[in-house]
Amino acid sequence: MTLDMKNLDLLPACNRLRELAKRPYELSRPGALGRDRFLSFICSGAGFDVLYGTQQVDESVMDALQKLADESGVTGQFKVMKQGEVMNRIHGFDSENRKVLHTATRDVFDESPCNMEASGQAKNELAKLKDFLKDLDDGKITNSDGEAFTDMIHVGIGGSDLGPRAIYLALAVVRRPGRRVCFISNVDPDDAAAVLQGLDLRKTLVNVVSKSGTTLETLTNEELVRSAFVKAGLDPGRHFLAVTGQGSPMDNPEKYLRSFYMFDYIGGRYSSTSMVGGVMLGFALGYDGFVDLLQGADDMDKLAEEKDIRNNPPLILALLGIWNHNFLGYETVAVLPYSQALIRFTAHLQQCDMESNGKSCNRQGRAVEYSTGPILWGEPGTNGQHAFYQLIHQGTATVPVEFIGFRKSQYDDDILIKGTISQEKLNANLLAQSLALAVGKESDNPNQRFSGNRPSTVIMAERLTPYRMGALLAMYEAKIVFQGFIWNINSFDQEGVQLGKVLANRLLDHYSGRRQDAKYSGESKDSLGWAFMEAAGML
Ligand code: G6Q
Repeated sequence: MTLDMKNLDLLPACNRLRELAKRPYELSRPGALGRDRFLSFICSGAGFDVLYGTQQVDESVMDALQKLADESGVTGQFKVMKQGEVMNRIHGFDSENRKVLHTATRDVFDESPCNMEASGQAKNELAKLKDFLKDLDDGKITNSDGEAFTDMIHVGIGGSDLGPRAIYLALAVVRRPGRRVCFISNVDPDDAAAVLQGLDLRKTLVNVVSKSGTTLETLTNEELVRSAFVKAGLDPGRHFLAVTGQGSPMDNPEKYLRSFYMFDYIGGRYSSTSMVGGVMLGFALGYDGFVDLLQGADDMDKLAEEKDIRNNPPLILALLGIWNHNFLGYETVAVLPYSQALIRFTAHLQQCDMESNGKSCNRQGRAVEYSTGPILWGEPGTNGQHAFYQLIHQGTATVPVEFIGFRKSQYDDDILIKGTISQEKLNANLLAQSLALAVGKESDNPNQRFSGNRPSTVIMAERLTPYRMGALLAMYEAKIVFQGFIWNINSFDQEGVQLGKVLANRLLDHYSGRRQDAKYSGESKDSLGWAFMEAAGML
């Protein structure tokens, strides 16, 4: 099918939005906020309410954003993506040339999934996972002393680490008793050393995750951990699992206790719901916990097809982001979860968003003349309030914020102090921040003046469960994909990470060259790298 692939600035709705952006809704004007506005500017679905009354929008802006969505054919593109259209490519140039089917890892329980083949493959891997977890539970798989495994080390980096780790931390509350996971990602030997120190390797599984099976950090860390097992007199073949692409150098089932696959149509940063996250999360949460996560994600993927932006949570987030970034000129976006469980979620989004949409050329390989992906950053509140909120409230840059909160805590272990429980203190702070940003405060003292009129969105749900974690993950994935469609960029490749990797390998050649030959000078190979290493005192 032919996709709508027009540049943002060619869409007629853009002119209207530019006009409207000259006089955006003034949040700090007396009477600008109120009950009616709060109640009507809500978009709900899959357990989440997106409250956007504190954005600088009115109905005219929302109508124009709806037009923008329609003109760019954004939901249609999402639909064909789910069906298996080749979306990961740059037309007319040498590029990746792949389908984008992370959504097929979660519509596996539908009667008619969007892409039968991909969902069939996902189903197959899920069945393998279910068997493996059952064998662990039934004591069919144990260590050599017949004991159950209590720990897992998840070895992977980038997309094979960030999302899965963020989800594990978010759902620690529903972890199976007696099971723990730790992570090694950095090639910094201290990362592995710190993790290995505290473990009883006899009772530890090692889950090595690499789609390509060639990533320097992961292969190095796998070898490092293998050597620790051998040193401890243990057979790695009884402890090591693999998650990799079919046919990759790691696709060698004889080396591993069990091997699981992910497929080339699933991008690393979109792979948390494939076996990349599945094996570790299945071990930690149990099979049913992982399935709940998939169901939340699937429900959000379905909502994302809704054309009416006021009923499509990820689309409304995407469009408000574009309004703030392209029309009001705000360069960054802060994602601030008021939930300790989401401590690494922003780090995951940082990758998912910035690696997807940090692009300068469009899907036809031409330079774009408008801003694409914003800088995304953040930390959980209320900790952030005591750190960088000064700039958000009074700095010269306006930083749109996405607050994420939950009405109830995960552990239900709370205390009443001075008339309120801690969860109320947390959430009162969340809403207060959003209001303070919007309304501001006048003062004769310029240093104590708050300009206000700073936009934010509040994303709220009842409690953070596996289902809601899945929905939240999918909401952000779809937001990112929608923005990429509207900017007409390819959100699924990552050429920008290649150059540094190539140069690092050249510098490594200098190290190994010197190790083999004391007279090696590096000059014939890469004198610039050699000179830089010398200046940095690394030779
Ligand atoms: C994600 C990127 C990247 C990737 C890592 C790990 O979209 O492609 O972060 O996930 O480089 O790659 P492997 O899984 O192949 O080891």
